[in-house]
This record gives sequence, structure tokens and C-alpha cells, in this order.
Amino acid sequence: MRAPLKAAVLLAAMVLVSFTGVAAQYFEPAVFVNVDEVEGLVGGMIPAGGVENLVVPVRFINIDDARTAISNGFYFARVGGADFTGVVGEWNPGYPWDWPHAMELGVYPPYFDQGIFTNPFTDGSGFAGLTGGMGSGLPADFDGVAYTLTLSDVTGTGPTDAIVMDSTWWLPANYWLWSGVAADVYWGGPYTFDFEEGPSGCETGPFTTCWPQPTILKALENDKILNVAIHCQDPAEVNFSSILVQGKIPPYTANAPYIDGDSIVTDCFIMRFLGSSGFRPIPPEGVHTTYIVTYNLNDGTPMSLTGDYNLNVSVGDVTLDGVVNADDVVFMSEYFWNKGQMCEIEEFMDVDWNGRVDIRDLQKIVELSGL
Ligand SMILES: [Ca+2]
Ligand SMILES: [Ca+2]
Repeated sequence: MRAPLKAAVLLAAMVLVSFTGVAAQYFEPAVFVNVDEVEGLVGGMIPAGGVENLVVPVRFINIDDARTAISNGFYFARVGGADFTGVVGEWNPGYPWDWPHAMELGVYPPYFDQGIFTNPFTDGSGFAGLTGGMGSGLPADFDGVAYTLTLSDVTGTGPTDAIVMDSTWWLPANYWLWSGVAADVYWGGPYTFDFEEGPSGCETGPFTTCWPQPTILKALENDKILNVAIHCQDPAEVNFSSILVQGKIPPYTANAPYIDGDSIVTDCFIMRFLGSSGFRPIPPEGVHTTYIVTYNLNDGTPMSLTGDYNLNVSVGDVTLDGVVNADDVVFMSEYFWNKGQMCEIEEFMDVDWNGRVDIRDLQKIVELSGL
């Protein structure tokens, strides 16, 4: 009797082992939903002075089958004194999600022929896509950024503040919908975005910050002002007419310098700031350095404060709108063959950074734009 019992135990153990193996396979995710590289972070954190836009890309990796119906939602929570004014969701224009996107890209059929939907709700957004008889669904091998969520006017008061992003259900589906594999979706979150530790309090004396940080050269026509603030300095003691950035740049707008809360704010025209600061030509990796603001106290004492400055550059973005796409190819073509204008930052036209602006730079933009 002992030998058969031993055999039975062994058999049971083998069954258990193989069952565990099957179970592990069963829970292997079929879809991964992760946050890609976030625009607006410096060193992985929200700058102490806040950021104008925090752009959070959501990436799908679809492993096996096409997904004919998807519905996802995400929301952002404020921790401590963190704040933002709104969340805007946008599908990545680089994929044929629906008929308009597919026609734009010259691709047939779209993934979701019944349409895609963006449903903003308080502090979040939902996204959905539905395939009828003609769409392909989200392809089996899809690996890319599906959409972005942009938070505006992100501010915090210190390192104990944070913004947390998590998944959520949203109407009308009420749950995360992934045709066929609802249970096998891996969500990489929740994601916590911490604020950088700024100089805490005023024990260490006055300090300076600038805004927006990092600077992204998009919408330069409307957004070309860099604000520079002086904190922990009693405005009543400061000779306002002596305030200069980089030792030579006076305020740009008529109302600057002005008092904002406990701080003094001056401003600079961004092109002058970049030009007067010895940052030109601007290298492809952008500018990651410091600036200075100088002023005199009313008693004549000269003051000089140093703060961090970061400029992000998208190589090939000659239209200065933050993305590299067909518009940049057109802009460059116009320049070569139709007496088109130069990029406002001329060195950006030398896309391959070899010292000359020629047809190879256009080729480089075509490459970078993925056309
Ligand atoms: Ca562009
Ligand atoms: Ca070149």
C-alpha cells in the first residue's frame, strides 16, 4: 500500500505543478496600459514652480487579438496643495482610429469604423472606440501611444504635494472594456507625480524661479513671455527699476515688474532671453542651465540670484508647435522652393546639425515625422 500511496502523492504534486503553470499562463496580460514619457517633468518631477502643461501619454501594447470595442477612463487626484485647472484628452493623430484619422493618413480601414469618443469629466477623461462591420479593431500587434491627457496650470506648494493618476470607469460602459480580455488587462498605475523640492521657506534668504518650466517653444506667437519671480524678498525694500534678468534684460510688458502674492515678478520676451543669454545656437538637446536676476535694494545693496532654466527642443520642429509632422515638411519645402520664411530660431533648420541648411535637413525631417 505504501508504494501506490507514494505514487498518488507524486501524481497529485505533478498535477498541482502543471496546474500552477497553466494558471500563470492564464493571467499573462493580453493588453498593457502604461504611461509613457511625461512632458513637463524635470528629472522625473514636477518643477517646484509648477508647470504650464503636464502632458501624460497613455500607451497600449496589445498582444494577441484585435480589440473591437475599448473603453477606458483616467482621473487625476490632488494631494496636499497640488492644483491644476483642467484635463483635456486627445487621441494620438498618428493612427487611423476613425474615418477622419484614417482619411488624413490615407489608411483603410480605420480601427473603429463606428467612431471614437472622448468624454471629459471632472478631473479626468474617458476614451472609447467601437468597431462595426468594417473597422479592423485595435490591431493585435499595436504598440504605441493611443492618447494623451493634458493637465493645465499645474501648481504645488512643496514636496509634500503630488498629483496621482489612476484608472477609472466612466459612463456609459461603467467599466474598463477590452473586447475579449477584460480580465487580462495590465494597468501600470496608479502613477504619482511628485513636486520637486523648492527652497523651503525663507530661512535661506531670497531665491528665484522662472515660468513656464520647462519652456517648450510652441505657440510662440501667443506664448512668448518668460516670467521670472523673486521670492522671500520684501518688495518694499526693492528698487523695482533696477530689476534685470541676465544682467541686461529689463521687463518686457508694461505691468512688470509687479507684486504677486509674496513675490516680485518680472518678465522677458523669450527670443531675447534665449539670444541675450548666450544660449544660441540652441543645441538639439535643449538648454539645461541657470539664469540670473539682479536688482538693488533701496539702500543700494546689489543682489544677484540664480535659478534653474530648462528649454525643451523637438528636433525637426521648425514650425515651433511642439510636434514634428507634415507641417514641418511643408514649412521646410516652402523655404527651399517657394521663398518661404526661415524658422524663428534659425539653427533649428539645420536639423542634422552639420552646420549647413540643405536638402538633407528636409530628408531628416521627413524621417523624424514618420511620413
Ligand atoms: Ca512642428
Ligand atoms: Ca544640415
